[in-house]
Amino acid sequence: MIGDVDISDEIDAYDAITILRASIMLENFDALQNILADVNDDGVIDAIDAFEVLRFSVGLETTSNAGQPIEIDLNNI
Ligand SMILES: [Ca+2]
Ligand SMILES: [Ca+2]
Repeated sequence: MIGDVDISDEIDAYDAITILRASIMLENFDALQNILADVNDDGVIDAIDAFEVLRFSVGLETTSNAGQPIEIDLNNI
């Protein structure tokens, strides 16, 4: 699902931290993770995405796509 960058089937603070690390180049995401991390779908992975994932992980309202299922055509990655 969107926001679950470590593909653990749940969105938690670890996903948010991982996205934050990626936003400052401390993590190298693959093509799938790049899609999963950009929860507000603005084409950039940054602290806003990490914040939205963190909000979702604690059950707060989010305007992002965090938690939404993703359907990916594996031939397109
Ligand atoms: Ca996860
Ligand atoms: Ca974004």
